[in-house]
Amino acid sequence: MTVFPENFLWGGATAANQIEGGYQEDGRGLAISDIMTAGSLNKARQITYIDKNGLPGTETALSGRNNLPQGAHGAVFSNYYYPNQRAVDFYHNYQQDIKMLAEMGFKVYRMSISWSRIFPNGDEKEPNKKGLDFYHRIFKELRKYQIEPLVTISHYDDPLVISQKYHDWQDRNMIDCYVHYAETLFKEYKGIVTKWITFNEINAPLLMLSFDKNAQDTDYQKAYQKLHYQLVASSRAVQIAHKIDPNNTIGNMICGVTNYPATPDPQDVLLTRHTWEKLIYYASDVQVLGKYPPFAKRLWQEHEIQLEMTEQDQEDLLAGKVDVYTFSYYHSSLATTHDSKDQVKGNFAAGVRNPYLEYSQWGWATDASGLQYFLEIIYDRYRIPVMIVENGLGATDKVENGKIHDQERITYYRKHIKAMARAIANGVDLIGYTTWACIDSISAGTGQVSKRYGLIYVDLDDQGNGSLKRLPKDSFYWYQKVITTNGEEL
Ligand code: BGP
Repeated sequence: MTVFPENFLWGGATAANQIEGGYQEDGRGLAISDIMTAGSLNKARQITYIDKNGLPGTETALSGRNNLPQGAHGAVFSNYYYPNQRAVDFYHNYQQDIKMLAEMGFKVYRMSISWSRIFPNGDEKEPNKKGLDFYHRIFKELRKYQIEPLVTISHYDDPLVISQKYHDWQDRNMIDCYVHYAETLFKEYKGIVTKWITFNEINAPLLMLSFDKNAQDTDYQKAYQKLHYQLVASSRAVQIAHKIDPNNTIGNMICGVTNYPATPDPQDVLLTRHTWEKLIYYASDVQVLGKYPPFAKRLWQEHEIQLEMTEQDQEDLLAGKVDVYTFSYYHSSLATTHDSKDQVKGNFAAGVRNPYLEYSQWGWATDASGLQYFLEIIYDRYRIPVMIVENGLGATDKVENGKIHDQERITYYRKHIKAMARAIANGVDLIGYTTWACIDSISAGTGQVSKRYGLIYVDLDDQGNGSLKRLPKDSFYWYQKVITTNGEEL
């Protein structure tokens, strides 16, 4: 007997910048992701720019973070490959892609809207009609198969122009740009889209610093300020969405990393608790409970943070609480006060190797129990419906006679879905699950397509060569069965 509720939302997730391509089509403006070069596990992605003296330059890119030096402006150079510009060309292949999602029996498809497709610079008054129309076509296609869209308003692709002008959310004007953009979407797609997520992995600015040993107080100042402005922007969007259509449900989106103490040393146990506070609860509490938690003061003091925050901000945070707690989950991590040589990486995480876990080709710890732990602890704290909107395994795939036997991915999913079932049996109100990604796409971290997450294979390599032909992997058929049996057959 399945424990999954009858109307459980099975599906998959993508982000515009990682699949769409068509980066200059129909009036779209450049996004920060368009000036990011390709990287690999050991080679960081770069942002390319022209500096204040007119000279070309590059700077290490961290997904979602604009690292342009003062006075520089982002630029595209012909001697670099920018994988997000064409990505896997969903822009011209969406009909066949959505058809394949329907074949798997998707109930929901998590996608994002490219902000610079709607407002090319990010701060125009009037939206770009052709951009709005593109998403009308997507929603129409999804409706044809009764697949519900779950739309992320901002997923790591701020328009380049405002991102530079406002120094990556260091200016409160960014809030108004975002709110205007979000309101435009709520009005335009009223009755067509009712499920929304305000920002992808809003806690990312803090996560990124947590593994940067050279991070200075000034970096923390920027991260906390950016996060504050985004939290306010999110809360204002929630209020507007509720006003425009009471049927709208809005989720936050937290990068969910489960932290454990590396040793039984009480100092490690306390550090673990504080890691949860800083990386998970700090942003979650604001979005779900409407105000900063009591430990926020300690966190700000740690780095002498002076937050620019108004009374109106605080009222907005309280009035704009989310309806659903949504999060991504890939792996767990260990916290310790002790030195260790055995360091590993993860999704915005780095730390000590856990000897009880296996690690992926890209060094991420596979830990399905960590997902159960995260679900239970989050539901216990917030008691609102929970949804997993990203979970999957990045691994290379081999095409053999037109087939892709991605058993490792199936095993990964099986373990995680079983963990979900255990959490549901333990009382968690889990309403849905979207795998990352349903189709091979450009990795946010490395810019590679060879770090494949899809249930659908795309013929493309890390230099941009390939026919872009789509092929169902073994996991495609396996997931189809999972959905048909509502999680009974794993
Ligand atoms: C999340 C992002 C996604 C996705 C995923 C996998 O942090 O929300 O956009 O890319 O991680 O990470 P990566 O692509 O770096 O392997």
